[in-house]
Amino acid sequence: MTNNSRSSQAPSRASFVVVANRLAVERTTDDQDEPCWRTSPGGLVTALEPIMKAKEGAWIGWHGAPDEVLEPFRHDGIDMVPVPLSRDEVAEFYEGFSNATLWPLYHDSVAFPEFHREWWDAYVKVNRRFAEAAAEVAEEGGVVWVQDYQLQLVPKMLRDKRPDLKIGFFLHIPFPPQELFQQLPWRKQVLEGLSGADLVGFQVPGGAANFLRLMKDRLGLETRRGEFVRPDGTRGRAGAYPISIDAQAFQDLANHPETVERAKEIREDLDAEIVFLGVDRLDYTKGLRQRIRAFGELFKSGQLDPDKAVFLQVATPSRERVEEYKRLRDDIELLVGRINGDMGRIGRAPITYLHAGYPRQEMAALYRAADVMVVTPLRDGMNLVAKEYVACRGSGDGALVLSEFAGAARELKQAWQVNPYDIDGMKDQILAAAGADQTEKRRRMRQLRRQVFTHDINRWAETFLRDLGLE
Ligand code: ADQ
Repeated sequence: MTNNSRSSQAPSRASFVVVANRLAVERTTDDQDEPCWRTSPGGLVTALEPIMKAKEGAWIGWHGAPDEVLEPFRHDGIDMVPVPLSRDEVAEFYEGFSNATLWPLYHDSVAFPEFHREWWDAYVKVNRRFAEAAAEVAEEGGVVWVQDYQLQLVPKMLRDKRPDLKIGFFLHIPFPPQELFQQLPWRKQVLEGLSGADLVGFQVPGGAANFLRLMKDRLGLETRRGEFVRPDGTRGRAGAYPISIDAQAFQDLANHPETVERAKEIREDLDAEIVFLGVDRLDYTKGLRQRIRAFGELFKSGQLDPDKAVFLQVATPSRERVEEYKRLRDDIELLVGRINGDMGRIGRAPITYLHAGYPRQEMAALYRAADVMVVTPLRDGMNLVAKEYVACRGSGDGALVLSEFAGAARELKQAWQVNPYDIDGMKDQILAAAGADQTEKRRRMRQLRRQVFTHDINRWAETFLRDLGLE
C-alpha cells in the first residue's frame, strides 16, 4: 500500500471530510530507502477508505512530526490535509489536555486527571486550527465527520463558520456520568463544542444518555428522545454506534497458511498445555496490574500449574512521555519480575511479558495460538482486541474472559464476564473459562462470532453516515 504520490497543490473541495487527531497515513521508506507514506493500519481508515475514494474525500489530521508544516497531498485516491503542531502544542494539547486531563477523566478517573489552564488554552487553539482546515476543505453542503476526544470543540467552531455543513462527531472512549464530568473546569465549553454536531455518536447507550443529561442540566437545552434543541431552534441528535472490526479480513488473515504455521511455532515456543493471552496498549485503563496480580495468585496457589500453563502478555508501548505511563510500565515490569522470580524455574517462566507492537499477521497468529483470551480493562470505550480474538477463532473454540466495563461487554454476552476490581472473582472466571468443556466453549464462541460478523466495521460506518444523512 505504499505510495509516493505527492503533490503540493491544495486539495479541491471535498463532499466528505474526516477530521481526526492523526492523518490516515504514516511515514515509512520504500524499496529504495526513499521516504514515503503508507496507509495507517487502523480499522477506522480501512472502514472509511471505500467511502473516501468514492466521494473523493479528504482526511484532515496531524502527520506526527512536531514543528513541520506540510502541504496537502494525495495518497491512494484520498486528499490528505496535514495540520501542523508545534512541539509545545504536542506537549500541551496532545500529551497534556488530551491524554493527562480528558483521558483519565473520561475513564472513571482511574488515574488522577490534571487540570492546567495552559493545556486548555492549547486545546482551544489546536481545535480552532482543525476547524479552520475543515471549513476550508469541505464543499457547500458537504459532510464532515470529526473523531474523538482530542477534537470536541471542532463541531461548534465549524458550525459557526459553515452552517451549511452536516457535522458528525464520534467519541471512541467512554463519556462519563455527570458526577465526574462536572469536575472539568471547562465543562461548559466542551459541551457547547459537541453541541455543534448534527449527530453525536457514542460507543454505548449510556454515553449518549450521560451526554443528553448534561445538555439539559448544564446547557439548559431541551432534550427529547435522543435529540437536543440548540438556542437557535436547530436540533442535534445523540446515539450509540458501537464500533467494530473488519471481521472477515481478520478471519482471512488468521486462516492464511503462514499465520497457521506461525501460530504453531508460538505454541511450540511456549511449550504449555494451556496458553492464556493478554494484548493491550500499555495503558492504566486496561487493568494490567489487577490481571497480572490475579495470574500471580493462581500460579502461587497451584490452581494454575506453572509447568503446564503460561500467561503471555503483550503490551504495546504507548504515550511514553506521559508520567503516569512511565510509572505504569515500571509497576508492571516489577510485578512480572517478582512473580517469575518467585514461581519460575530455569528455562520456564509462568508469565511471558513482551513490551512491543506487532504487525497484524503476528497478532492474528497470537489469537490463534491462545486457548483463553483475557481482556480485563477497568474502563474501555469498546475494546477491539476482544472482537479480533473472536474473529480469528474460525475453529469455533477458544474462550474469552471479558471485563464488564468494556463497551464490548454489551455485545459479547457469551464471554466469561468479570469485574476487574474483584481479583478473586476474576480468578474464578479465568479458571471457569479454561476449564469449560469443548461443547460449552463452542456454543459460546458460535454466538460471539455471529455477533461480531453481523456487526462489523462497515456496518458501523454505514449506520452512522446514513443517520447523519450522507447520500
Ligand atoms: P484503544 O484503547 O487503543 O482504542 P482497542 O480497542 O483495544 O484499544 O484497540 C487496540 C488496537 O491496537 C487493536 O486493533 C489491537 O489489535 C492493536 N494492538 C494492541 N496491542 C498491539 C500490539 N502489541 N501490536 C500491534 N497491535 C496491537 C480506543 C478506545 C477503545 C476503542 C477503540 C476504537 O480506547 O475502547 O475500542 O479506540 O474505537
